[in-house]
Amino acid sequence: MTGIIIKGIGGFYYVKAAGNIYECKARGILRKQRITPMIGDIAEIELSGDKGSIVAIKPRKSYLVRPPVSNIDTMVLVVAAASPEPNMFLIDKMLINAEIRGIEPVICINKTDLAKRNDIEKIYISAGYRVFSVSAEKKEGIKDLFEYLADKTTAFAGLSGVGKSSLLSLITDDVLETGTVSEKIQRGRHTTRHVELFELKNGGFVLDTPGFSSLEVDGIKAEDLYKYFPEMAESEGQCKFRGCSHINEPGCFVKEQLSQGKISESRYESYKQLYEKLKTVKEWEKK
Ligand SMILES: Nc1nc2c(ncn2[C@@H]2O[C@H](COP(=O)(O)OP(=O)(O)OP(=O)(O)O)[C@@H](O)[C@H]2O)c(=O)[nH]1
Ligand SMILES: [Mg+2]
Ligand SMILES: [Zn+2]
Repeated sequence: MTGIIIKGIGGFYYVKAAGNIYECKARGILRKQRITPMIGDIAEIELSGDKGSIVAIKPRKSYLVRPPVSNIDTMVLVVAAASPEPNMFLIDKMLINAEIRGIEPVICINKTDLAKRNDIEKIYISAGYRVFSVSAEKKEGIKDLFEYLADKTTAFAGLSGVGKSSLLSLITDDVLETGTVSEKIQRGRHTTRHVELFELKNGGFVLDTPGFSSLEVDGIKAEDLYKYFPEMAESEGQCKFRGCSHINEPGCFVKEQLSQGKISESRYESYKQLYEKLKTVKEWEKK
């Protein structure tokens, strides 16, 4: 039987297969192959009674390190319209990190009851991303987001306090921990700790992730950075010089697009900052 690992507790893995959840142990053969099962893995299991053993893991399409989870198809990057204030550079870094891992990112602007952010919507739609504007508080826009999640495995990511858990509790009808709950039990702001896939009524699986406060982009070369900006990747081969860095070469198509407002200032600014940073890292590593 084949199923998906939805959570792991104390050496047991919980595998959802054929409509049931089976408590499973990993077979010794996996240890010999140095495979540690991860949440999100597609596992082959053998049953004896209502208990099971994991005998094989299907190759992983993608994986995240924090939290450790595999086979994520989509990442919903949650930003708050206000409180905490959105940070475009951070959004751009999150988008790149998802793309590097082969995960399709979309943007979800939450807390639209506090502010309208047509500016952010416009920047990211014109860059080629899907954008959902929602309010967990007012339960607005949730249906479109829910429909988008059908039949995919999706991680919700973003700064602490943007409303990931609040959105997920609406979407799953389960009560995940939110800041409101944590205030009551005084555990501080970082409420989300355990890793578990929740199955949706439309066949999707969703995963809550702990909020973070900063993020780096690494593992790619400065020269490849433009490939992770869909609106720049599109202009491949249109600059005057081959291998144009889109920083200060003459006849640069990207800069032309920028001056015509077809590429947004904030996106280009992120590109430039990251380019310089990746370039410096590389120079330093060469020594
Ligand atoms: N006004 C408003 N507040 C919201 C909305 N969604 C969530 N909040 C509030 O924002 C706070 C943080 O929400 P959480 O869902 O815990 O945020 P989180 O992203 O899961 O935070 P971490 O688990 O720390 O990463 C809570 O007090 C929520 O009630 C919204 O749409 N509008
Ligand atoms: Mg949370
Ligand atoms: Zn160029």
